Amino acid sequence: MAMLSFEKKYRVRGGTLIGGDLFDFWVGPFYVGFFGITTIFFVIVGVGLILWGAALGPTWNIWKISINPPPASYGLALAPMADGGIWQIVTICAIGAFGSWALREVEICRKLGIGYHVPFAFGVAIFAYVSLVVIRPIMMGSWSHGFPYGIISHLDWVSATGYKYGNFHYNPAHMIAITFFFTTCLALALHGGLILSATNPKKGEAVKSPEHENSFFRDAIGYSVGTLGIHRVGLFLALNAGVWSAICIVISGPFWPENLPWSEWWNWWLTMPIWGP
Ligand code: UQ2
Repeated sequence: MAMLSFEKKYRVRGGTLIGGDLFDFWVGPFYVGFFGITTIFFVIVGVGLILWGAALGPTWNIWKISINPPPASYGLALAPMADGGIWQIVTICAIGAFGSWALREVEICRKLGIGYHVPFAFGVAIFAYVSLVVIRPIMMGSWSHGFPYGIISHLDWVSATGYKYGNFHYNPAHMIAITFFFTTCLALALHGGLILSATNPKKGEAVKSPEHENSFFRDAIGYSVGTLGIHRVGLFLALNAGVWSAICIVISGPFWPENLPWSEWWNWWLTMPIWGP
């Protein structure tokens, strides 16, 4: 594979968090590092366990394979492999792989002398996952509250859990999370559209400048957030989508009881003194 001309210049020694120079090398285009090794280790063990769990049956139908958490009777204990133990170790491997990947990103940032924004953002996604399979199950007292690792089964879990814990459509944190997901799409559509409109002109025409981009939004809505600003807005919106998703699931069960409709929560609004008799 051809190496980009500038890659050599940026392939500098150092910046490692652990292992010194030992793993400080590249394989083709990929930086390895201590955390590249640990990522591969956790991925191989985790995927191997998923295949073992699938082999235990009852199906090889890709849509129906499911690695399930242990039954509630095991509480927060380790379960036998065939009865949720595989799920527990797959979860450890997933967190190990995601965490290793984030730390490998940190090492690359340190080599380049750039900010830690990318690993930080990935850390928020990891936090959202960990809140589902570790934080909330511990608060609920049983690993059975984790979600199953399967294509259809995790959808069934999301649907059942959303309705069982008060109907998430009325959960205020769920509402805020969804609003952030949608607004992230709006912002990326605006940004992607704007960049292509300016930098992908017809054959023979010149590429336009950020001044054109600013002018479009000043003409359209009287305000431009700016070329750096739109990326701050985008990161803010995307990270908040993950954070409010985590808040939504962690309050449902540990703080808002099962079978109490979230619609009841909105009574504070209906009973505000201003509407009162
Ligand atoms: C902008 C700008 C960009 C952009 C976009 C805007 C030149 C290339 C998309 C417009 C964005 C605004 C006004 C904020 C949108 C806010 C939300 C919450 C959706 O001004 O500067 O740079 O890409």
